Amino acid sequence: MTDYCRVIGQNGSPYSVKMRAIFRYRRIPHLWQQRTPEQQEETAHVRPQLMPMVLFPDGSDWRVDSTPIAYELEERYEGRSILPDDPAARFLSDLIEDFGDEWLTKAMFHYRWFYATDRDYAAWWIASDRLPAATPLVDRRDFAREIGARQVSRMALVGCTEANRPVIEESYRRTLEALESHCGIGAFLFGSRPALGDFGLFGQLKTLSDDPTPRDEMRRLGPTVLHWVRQMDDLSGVEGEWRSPETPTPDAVAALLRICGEAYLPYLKANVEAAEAGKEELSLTIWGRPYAQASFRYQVKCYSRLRSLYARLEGDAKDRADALLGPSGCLEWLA
Ligand SMILES: N[C@@H](CCC(=O)N[C@@H](CS)C(=O)NCC(=O)O)C(=O)O
Repeated sequence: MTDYCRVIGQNGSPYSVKMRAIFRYRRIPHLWQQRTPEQQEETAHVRPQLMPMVLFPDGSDWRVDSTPIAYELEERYEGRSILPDDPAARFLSDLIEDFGDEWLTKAMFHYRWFYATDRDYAAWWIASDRLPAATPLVDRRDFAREIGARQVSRMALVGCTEANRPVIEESYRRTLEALESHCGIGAFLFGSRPALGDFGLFGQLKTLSDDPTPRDEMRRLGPTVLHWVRQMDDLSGVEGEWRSPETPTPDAVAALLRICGEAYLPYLKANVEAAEAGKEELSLTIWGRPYAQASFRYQVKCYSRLRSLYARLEGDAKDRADALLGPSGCLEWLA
């Protein structure tokens, strides 16, 4: 038994920094540990082998998957919740988190492994964070080459192809434009305190703000977003409030929902249809451009989770959520 959690991850892993930022904001005692070979050996039995991994003080086994872990933290630790009180805002936050985790991540993975400069930068970053500095340089270089080759071989599987590049890069630009005029000190998506949706975006944007090509794009199109991303990394000193349901929702939320309604949710629907029809590939048109990739089982679950969260909304909260989900084109995919 300890009186702190352990979080194993890497600085270059979007879901790891998302998790760490949640622990920091929520002031939950924890150790942050880089995933070195030593940590890898200790957690070799954990399935799936994904970062981040979290160990609770009670000695139960390691957890993986940042969304269920964030929810478990809500059950285990009181105060500084990242789930908005208002059910409408809570649902929108869940949707935006899922968009970050499952769609914006395509931009993260694409920029990182498509462009040679980014590929070299990221592979060496991962090698430097994974292997002790005493590891001979030649071995670190080999490791970087192997990790780069492995990630490049996974690109098509997650939709990061040359053909999908215009849609993926457009999603990134639209996300920056959506956030640029809103975010900053005291300005999160659902009030002056951060919600799970902010953290979902943050994880991917943190990596995008570090890798060379998307970092330049962020400096150009979203300089304020870049500063906000740095703020998000450690919000332990923030004391804020949720926006009251009567206060108008910022344009940033509506703009993000439009990306969900026009790109992410139609993609999720096409993914389910492909899976149900036993088809290996899904294809659809997004912003007048073709998008195709292998169907993905995990994201079938994401879609059904979002739909069941939406189905739980009722009364006034449902009306308020619908007033935003309708015009943004989300409603037809959720109802
Ligand atoms: N849905 C998971 C995704 C986690 C994930 O994909 N983590 C990546 C790193 S960012 C990973 O561990 N990939 C396997 C690897 O790099 O070996 C979450 O939210 O935590």
